Amino acid sequence: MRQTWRWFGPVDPVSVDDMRQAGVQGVVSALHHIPTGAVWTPEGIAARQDQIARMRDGAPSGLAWEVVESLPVSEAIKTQGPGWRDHVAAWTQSLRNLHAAGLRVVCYNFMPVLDWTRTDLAWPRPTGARCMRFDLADFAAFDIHILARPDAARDFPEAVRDEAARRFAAMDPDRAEALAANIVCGLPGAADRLSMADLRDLLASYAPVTEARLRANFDAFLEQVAPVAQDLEMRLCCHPDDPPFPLLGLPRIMSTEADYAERMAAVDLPANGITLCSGSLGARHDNDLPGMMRRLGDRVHFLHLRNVRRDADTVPASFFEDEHLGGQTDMPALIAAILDEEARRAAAGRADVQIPMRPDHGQDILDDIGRGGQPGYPAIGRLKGLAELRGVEAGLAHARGRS
Ligand code: DNO
Ligand code: MN
Repeated sequence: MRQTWRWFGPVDPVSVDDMRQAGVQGVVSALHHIPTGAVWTPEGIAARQDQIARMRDGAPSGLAWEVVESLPVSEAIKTQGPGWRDHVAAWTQSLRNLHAAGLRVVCYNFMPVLDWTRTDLAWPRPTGARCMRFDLADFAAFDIHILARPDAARDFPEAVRDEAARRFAAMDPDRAEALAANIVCGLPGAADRLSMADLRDLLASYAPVTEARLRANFDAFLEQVAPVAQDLEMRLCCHPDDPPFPLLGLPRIMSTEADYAERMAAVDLPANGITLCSGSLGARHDNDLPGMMRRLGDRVHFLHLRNVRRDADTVPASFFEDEHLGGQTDMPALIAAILDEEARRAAAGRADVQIPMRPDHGQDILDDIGRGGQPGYPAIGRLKGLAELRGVEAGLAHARGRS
């Protein structure tokens, strides 16, 4: 695996110098300031490359921008709303500009409206660490009572609805506000701007978009962009739904192995690939991560390794972000499957033998606590995760005589 690290640009409290000390090999980044639907210009891309190439004192960092995460797909593309073709053209132009700058791997997602969704961003663990959590009853309290979405009640089992009603009745206004802010936080850049009215409008724009329609719209997008990426020898990789079940009445279509197998077959090109995020997919008890890696590994162009612990084996379920080796995904088994895939690629003489991997999210521990920054992206918690993952890889490689 190629050890990479997500960097949010100069606003990120974890610096390029910090990444060097973490011993990472490559950087994952995006031009977060460019509005969705607009072209990433060669100048904008070059500026981010320069920022990554230099340390605080101007000395070369030895690091390069290797993976794009994310090149956002607009709601217009997902709904085939007005202007969607222009947005696809802009997305394709961004691909060409990234290619010209030497970038080859591009992660994106196809989740309607919300990206990742959590109810708590700093949930206390018994150790004193903090982590992110998705609590189904809190989410139901938001959906049914705060957002007051008309059809919300029918999306939750009776016991969850009852618990949500109890919690909402006991909720003080500060917690209600924080809960809403945490939930919309997954909309990149929108955390402090999105009102409940905006959210209702966005949801309304999805009224005609059934699951089948969203799949068809996704295929239409892939049919346009995957051949371009293929010609450019680039690799697109779709991040799974996080969490991998429908929320707010919106369809979610990249949640299971079958979802991936279908979309990979629909546009059957190596460039049409997968970001295997073990934390997102692991929030469903019926997703077998090592098995998915073995069966879909050929198309896995990017890895997000993290772990979750679910409260129950139901879909949907509450869960929290556990330590990288601590949750319910068998991480050594997953890494063994990854190493097998890399060995297969090496035997086949493929150029992309080492799959870029980043420790996805970390708990806030030690000096991370209260430091701020992007939720889930603390320095020490991620470094601990990376160190553990490295250890597993080195141990397995040694046992196979490949250390
Ligand atoms: C969660 C994170 C996501 C991811 C985007 C990629 O698992 O990795 O926020 O960055 O969904 O498009
Ligand atoms: Mn992820």
